[in-house]
Amino acid sequence: MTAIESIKGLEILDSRGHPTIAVRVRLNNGVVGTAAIPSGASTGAYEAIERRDGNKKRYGGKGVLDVVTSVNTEINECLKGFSIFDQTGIDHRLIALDGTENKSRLGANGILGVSLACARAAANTLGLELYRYLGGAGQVIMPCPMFNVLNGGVHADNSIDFQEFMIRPHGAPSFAEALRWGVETYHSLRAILKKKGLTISVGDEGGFAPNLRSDDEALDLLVDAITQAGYKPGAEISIGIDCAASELYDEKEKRYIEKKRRERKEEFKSRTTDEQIAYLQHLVSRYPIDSIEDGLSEKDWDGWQKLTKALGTSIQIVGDDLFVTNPKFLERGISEKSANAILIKLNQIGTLTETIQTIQRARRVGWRTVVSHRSGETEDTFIADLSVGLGCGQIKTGAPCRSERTAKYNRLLAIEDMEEGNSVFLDTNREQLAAPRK
Ligand code: 2PG
Ligand code: MG
Repeated sequence: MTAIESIKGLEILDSRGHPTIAVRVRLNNGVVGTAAIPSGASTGAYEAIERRDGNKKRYGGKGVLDVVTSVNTEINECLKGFSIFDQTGIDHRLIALDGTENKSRLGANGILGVSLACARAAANTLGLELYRYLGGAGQVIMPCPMFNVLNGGVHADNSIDFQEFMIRPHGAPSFAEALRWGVETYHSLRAILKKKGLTISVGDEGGFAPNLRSDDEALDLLVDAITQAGYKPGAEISIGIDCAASELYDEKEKRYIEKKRRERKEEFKSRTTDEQIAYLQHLVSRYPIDSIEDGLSEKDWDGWQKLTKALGTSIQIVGDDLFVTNPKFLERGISEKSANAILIKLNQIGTLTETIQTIQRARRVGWRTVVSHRSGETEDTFIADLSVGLGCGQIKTGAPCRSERTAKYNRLLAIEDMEEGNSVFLDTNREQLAAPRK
């Protein structure tokens, strides 16, 4: 039997210069599998717990040496001799060993590192590309990339509250072409910003972070950039936004606050749930926006139902903080018709098995699935293979800039090339949205 021989963790750095964990799994056949784990900034309240040392003398408390120790001792002993082809068994053992609801004892970062390194070791043993190991022999579906080209919120030091303004080249004939369209638009945006005397320095995910005054200004810039790159806004390249509205919500007052403006002592607005929905409708009516992620807070479940009723027949309503890739929250969302799409982040839930369970459940009810990076990333490209292997149809992994982001896009280019014309590029906008609530 091909079994696990040893598991070893290592403290490495993520793209923000914070420590994170890498894991190496060695098998009894000498084959090795590795994985490195990302880290979010606008984390959902119910995400699995990322464990850190808290020792202020090292990396300001952000070290992960305790997690490394857990991997090297407890987890290593627990999985030694276990079959590498039983991914579900491996993950269930990890969940049971941790023993908590949110993986806080061993840390979701350590658990996920082991889970993903095992999948890689299994694929390597079989001599299969990771996406083939994850997805089997079916047709390869290349995802539509969503490039986060303008950054705000907690990812940038400017006055914009919405965290991400993305471009979606859904009309392209292949992934490689979609990438090119996205890159050309990114550079056309850069030229426009430069001409206007605005900064072209980039935020955590490689998008520009100029000091703009309003969401409208950001959206106008995107439409101009798409047009000047020679593409048709809406028909060929549409716009997606991640409002990351949990960050803006005042739970006591039940209002959405323009926090950045308030912090900067500028005039700011605060909106009720209904007003926030009306505002999003207004933006959708004015701009070619066809995807809104976290338009409302994770604490505003009733609001999500209204938002999906208002906009869910025509555009994609994506839950990130609301579902945290957790089958339990997804189930609630399905029964309450809270959204029609879900963001998929491996480290929100902490094992590959649970992530696949969430993706498959969402797809069975006709929801769209968007695989996502985190704002703190590594050079690991696991999510590129996951998006293809599971046929998710969409991926967001930042701007086409900064190597930890382009690594994922480059891996997708390589996958499309390896498939030599056997792959299809999914035009997500031609896929039917899940039926709205009656
Ligand atoms: C998000 C993510 C990724 P973070 O909100 O969707 O873009 O940000 O990793 O900071 O949670
Ligand atoms: Mg988000």
